[in-house]
Amino acid sequence: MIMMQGRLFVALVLATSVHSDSQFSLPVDCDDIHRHDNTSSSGVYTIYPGGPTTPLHVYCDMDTDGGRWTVFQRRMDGSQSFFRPWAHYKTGFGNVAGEYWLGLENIFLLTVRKKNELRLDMEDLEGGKASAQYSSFSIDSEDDGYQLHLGSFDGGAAGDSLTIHNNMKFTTYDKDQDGWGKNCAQHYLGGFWYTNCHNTNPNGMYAPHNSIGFENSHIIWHAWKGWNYSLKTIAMKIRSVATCTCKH
Ligand SMILES: [Ca+2]
Repeated sequence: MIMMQGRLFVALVLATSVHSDSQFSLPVDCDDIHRHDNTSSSGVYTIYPGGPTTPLHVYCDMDTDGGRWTVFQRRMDGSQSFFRPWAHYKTGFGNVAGEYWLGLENIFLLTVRKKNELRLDMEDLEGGKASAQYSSFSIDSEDDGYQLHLGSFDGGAAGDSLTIHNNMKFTTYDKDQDGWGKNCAQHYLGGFWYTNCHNTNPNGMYAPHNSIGFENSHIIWHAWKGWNYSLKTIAMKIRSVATCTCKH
């Protein structure tokens, strides 16, 4: 019954969104916020991907490559633990002004409503920066394990470390949906769309000074820095892709 109500609600939201192009409609994502005010700066905003009764705080990146990015994952100082159970990864955790995970349910709602591209921005300890871009990004519902659907690698100096994770379901230490005999989340101290197990571990242990002794459990982006480098920062962000078929 709860699920039926949920689906009905989503249907109603989708139905109303057809008529939501006025300046009075509630923003679904950071793209909407930018569209309503293109002078908006990067920072914390309220969006409504789940409808008008479920406001959600999020960090919007309005600077990088034209802005309009809805950030759903961010590591920057180790202030939050990302070694969390399924329930936390489902609903989200952390501080949107700092380190956080927006929540799989929210990411699902965002990506089911619009077509999105994905960007990852990362920094090393020496001040170097790199990014990786993907043409599309969406995830399935919880019933389907929040399975990842990733488009093609579109470039970026960081290289591609995410494609091997495509089509994987999400795994936490208490919910094993990976492609390994053991549990990747338990072994590599994060939660992710692990395969067997990863080329990147953005939700792994924050250890930029390589202070830990657990192999490959830190924040890795293999294509840029290899296995033995723990990044200083990483953020995952999505941006809706124009799907307008309007004729001029
Ligand atoms: Ca497993």
